[in-house]
Amino acid sequence: MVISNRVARADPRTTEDAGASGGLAVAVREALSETAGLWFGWSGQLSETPALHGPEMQPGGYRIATVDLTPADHRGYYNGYANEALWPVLHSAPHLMHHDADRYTAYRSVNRQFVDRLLPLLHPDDMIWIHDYHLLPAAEELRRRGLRNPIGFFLHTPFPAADAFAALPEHRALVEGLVHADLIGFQTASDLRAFQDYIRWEAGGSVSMDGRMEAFGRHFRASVFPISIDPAAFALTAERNADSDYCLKLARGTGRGALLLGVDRLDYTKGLPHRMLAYERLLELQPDLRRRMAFVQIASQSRSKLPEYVAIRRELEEISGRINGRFSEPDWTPLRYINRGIPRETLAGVLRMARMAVVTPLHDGMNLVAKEYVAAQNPEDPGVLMLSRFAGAAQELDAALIVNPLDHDETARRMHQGLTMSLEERRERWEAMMAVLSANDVSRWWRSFVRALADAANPTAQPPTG
Ligand code: ADQ
Repeated sequence: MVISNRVARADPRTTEDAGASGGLAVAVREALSETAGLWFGWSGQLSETPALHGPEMQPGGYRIATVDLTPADHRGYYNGYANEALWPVLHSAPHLMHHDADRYTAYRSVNRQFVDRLLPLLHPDDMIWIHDYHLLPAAEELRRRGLRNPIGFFLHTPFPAADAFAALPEHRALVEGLVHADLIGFQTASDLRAFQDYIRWEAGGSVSMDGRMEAFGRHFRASVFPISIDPAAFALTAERNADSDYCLKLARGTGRGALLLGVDRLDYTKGLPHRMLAYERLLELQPDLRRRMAFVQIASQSRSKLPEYVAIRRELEEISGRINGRFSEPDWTPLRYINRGIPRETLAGVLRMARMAVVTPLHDGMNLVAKEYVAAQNPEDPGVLMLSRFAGAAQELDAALIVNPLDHDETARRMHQGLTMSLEERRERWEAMMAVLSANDVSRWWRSFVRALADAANPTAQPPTG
């Protein structure tokens, strides 16, 4: 059984609502369909008298049960503590943290409410898999209610350097809560190392070579499980949607030149202004490329009422307006910035037609768009993946063009390199990346987590501390 902030229905029509149809949703849906599991979390609805909906069967063969949030809890727990305190800190941007003790109180309270609603739905032999930073205290709350089932936790974001995490006033209480899980999963080896450092130096705990850890009087394990996609299924979807209306319009709009493509949630961690500035640099440095390419950035709205997100939207409008003002011709527009999500099937086709995907986050747990781009390519004539060294995916897809997104000159040079790369080199790089994806697909991700959780769970689970 899975618990996460948002629950996704089996067949979302659009990816407009990134909370319900982002990377986490796609991967978790795959795991639950295969195990006929139950998925519990927020319904996406606000209500003054939060109701429990379900459990209800989904076409994919799994059940969902959801609860509403009160507007006050949504403000304090979701917008407030999760997205304005935890999210920036986990992405190594503690200076963007807005902290306030009332929001932490709401965060703890929603974790308690979730667990209270979930408890009657649990069976003694259920494995419980908690997802992401919204629910760091959930394992502790479950144990406090006497639950002895195996509990696993997976963090979809990066884990920052130990002293950056310590910028959160409640960092100790959060980790003390988290280690009530039997197994804690991270996206990359560097996230795991950062967490181990925290356990050693901030929590005064111990870490052994085989992944066992001890802290706050609890014994637990932590390991690396890089999240992924189903590359074969995505490739098929991409092939089927390569001639969609959307693709045809996009091709017309780019003057049939080479398409450089960015696809992201509109988030300050995704490095969108930096990538536009690098593209501006490319336009300055390589005038000969000007009419032979176009950059399209598709950025779906996300957390759009929070001040940092309002600010980044304005900044992107300003930069894209300037670039188009400087370089547009009557019959050529260098950059198109589309501030909307698109359905997953359409997206697959668009990724296939792009000559280069520009995936350049400043920090990212994994970044599934990078993996989707690779899977979507035509093996005969694959495009080029440009990937930030700060995306978790760069630790696996090292045959991509790896860049430091803060270095605009280097990024511009690499864009040029990608656009002029020989077919032979494109194929070589793509084959290497595809081999990684085929070996580490989403099925391997969840199966290896579930297996490791079964191993880690102590049959006589420890009672809660404190
Ligand atoms: P996200 O930050 O949402 O996920 P990502 O991994 O790229 O980032 O997943 C986004 C998903 O939504 C992808 O499947 C993508 O195709 C889709 N998507 C994104 N922008 C879109 C758009 N404009 N239109 C349509 N679809 C769009 C979090 C973490 C990541 C981690 C995932 C999974 O921040 O680091 O990889 O969870 O663990």
